[in-house]
Amino acid sequence: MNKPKRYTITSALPYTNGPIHIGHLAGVYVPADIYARYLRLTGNDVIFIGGSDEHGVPITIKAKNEGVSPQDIVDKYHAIIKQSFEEFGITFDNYSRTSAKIHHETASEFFKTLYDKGEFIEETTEQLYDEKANQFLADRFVTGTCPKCGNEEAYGDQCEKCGTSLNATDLINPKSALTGNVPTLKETKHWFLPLDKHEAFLRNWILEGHKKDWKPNVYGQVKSWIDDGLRPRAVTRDLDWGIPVPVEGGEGKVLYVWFDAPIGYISSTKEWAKREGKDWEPYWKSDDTKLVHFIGKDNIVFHCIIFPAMLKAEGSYILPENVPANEFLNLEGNKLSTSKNWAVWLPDYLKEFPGQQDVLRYALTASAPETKDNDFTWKEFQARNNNELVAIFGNFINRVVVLTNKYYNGIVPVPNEFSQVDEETLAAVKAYPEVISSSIERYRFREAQQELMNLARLGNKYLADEEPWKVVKVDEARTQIIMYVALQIASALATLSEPFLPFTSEKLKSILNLKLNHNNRNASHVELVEASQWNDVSVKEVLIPTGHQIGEAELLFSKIEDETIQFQLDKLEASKKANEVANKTVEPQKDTISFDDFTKLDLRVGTILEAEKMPKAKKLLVLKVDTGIDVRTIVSGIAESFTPEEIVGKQVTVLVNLAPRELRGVESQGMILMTETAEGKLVFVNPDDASVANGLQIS
Ligand code: B3M
Ligand code: ZN
Repeated sequence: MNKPKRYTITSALPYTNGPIHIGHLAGVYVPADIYARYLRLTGNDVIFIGGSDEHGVPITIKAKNEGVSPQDIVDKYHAIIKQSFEEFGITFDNYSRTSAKIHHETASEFFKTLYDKGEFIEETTEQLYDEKANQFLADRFVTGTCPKCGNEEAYGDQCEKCGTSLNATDLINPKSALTGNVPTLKETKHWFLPLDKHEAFLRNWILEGHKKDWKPNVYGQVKSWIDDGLRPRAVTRDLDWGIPVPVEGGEGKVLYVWFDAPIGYISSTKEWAKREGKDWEPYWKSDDTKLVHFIGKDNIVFHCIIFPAMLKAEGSYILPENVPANEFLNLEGNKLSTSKNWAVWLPDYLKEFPGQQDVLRYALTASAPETKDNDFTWKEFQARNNNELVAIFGNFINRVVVLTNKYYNGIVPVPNEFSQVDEETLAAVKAYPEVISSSIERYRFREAQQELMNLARLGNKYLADEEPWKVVKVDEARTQIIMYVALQIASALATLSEPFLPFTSEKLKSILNLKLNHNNRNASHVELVEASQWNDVSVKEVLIPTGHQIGEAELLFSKIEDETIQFQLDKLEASKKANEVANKTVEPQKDTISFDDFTKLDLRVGTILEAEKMPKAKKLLVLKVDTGIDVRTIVSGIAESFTPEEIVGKQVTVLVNLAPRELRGVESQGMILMTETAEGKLVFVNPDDASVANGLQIS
């Protein structure tokens, strides 16, 4: 594409059925924000569009579980999510919501246009039905085995494991998510988008047209779907939460959430244009607009096949130039999971790491799942902060500012004659805007951020090699040059860090008394100078002028201690245990026995008099138990749950007429009844009334 006249950037509309977590930021929103900020900094006309996805079955399931209305759910989580995006510096030009009137109008009109053009197949087919819940089962109302990859947790509309889009009737062994029942089949009319009719166009547009510039993980998925053969997809549902089907026969039906949600990008743009007094159409209909969708890999089929087919069928829209979908981020080796509370929720992060949004943005970008699933670990988060942000970026800036204030009261000194090293260093700085741009333009944000950190390394190395703290004792003029060069590098970092570390960039500009995008916090008495624009760093000889007064030093980053990380790991461990308890499957009942069988068991109350570890047997304790009949030896496999000291004196339930068994040379005469908790801890099954005497029979 020639140099676009404008950019429309969209990011996936998160379902408003819960807060957002680090996987959302890493997979979609931080990359999109880096790209939007960069395009703005390089002087482009950009709109960055987002919003909440408020329809769909996940929301109705959540509402049902909480005994509230779907509107209550979306109102709650739309506000929470919107706030999180603001707090993490995701710079949407508009963040809308699909329950908004403007979206209902836009999506209805879009459907009507396709309907009137005869782009749908209207068909009555048999769909899955839950007789007990008395409703049709679509999307997440039904789970079953994916016919493509065998995933047993596939949904009625999509298998999240292999990404395949499905019709509910494709599922093997379907099961109602509402009642667990096996669904029956019942006739119902729906409108289908004939994807097969668009196969030739999709082949040409993607498989030919974007072979080189779409990421391999995206291109590969799309190619396999097209090669597998595209089929008509129902774009309406028998549900009551969503956008009513706006045509004859649509009573009691709504638009399929994945039909309406991508249209949410358009309605959010219209909302923005109305507020800003702009024309929205060029951003969606002009060929000199570059449209880019930022999404996670589970949304590829909807953004690369279904939505483009809809846009093509409607006929007046442009198609996405790129869909740089990321893979999934895992957390400490496990898949992020809302339902299992296995996540780092953004509101929690901000409570525990106040003011450290950039640290998370940086760590997530550094380990972003750009081409394959990747893992977020708290240890790596700590290392990125301590070893890179603190030790390289922060350390360099701190030394520059402290020494400029110490030697020159914060005034940028006069450079007279540059050495060869100075010239080479300043030349190297000038190369960074292009180096970073080249990575960003190819959606390689990890690589781009590494290059930014290399610029900080260059500054650190320059100071370490030139040692102004020593030179200042013997050569005043040389010291001034060194600090002047270092201040140019610091100013370049203030500009080039903005897409990746927006909060740090603003703080650094303030420290250097460079003009912010809005008024500076603390420099009313000092004359501000313009911060360099992106390309200035390459072309301008002076980024921060001699004589300019910079501000006082303040730390950009602070070290994260081990105990802070341990607290996070303990939190996750607690989540894991809670999940185990919640998901502990109860053993099925054993075969029925007769009452006579039961009366053969002689169960007595006993008290443990002595306990000691069995030598060389880490699980066994040798106990002396007063059974009321006698004092006997019983060997018990409880050494990993109890110390001998803590069980002496404990009352327990004893099976006394169990045939004696020899264990490691010791004869055990009976069995103490125990049970095991979900965490795998053994506990005694014992009478809890201290007055119960040894020997009493338990029946
Ligand atoms: N809400 C699915 C998701 O959050 C869906 C994205 C819509 S983008 C138009 O993964
Ligand atoms: Zn699958």
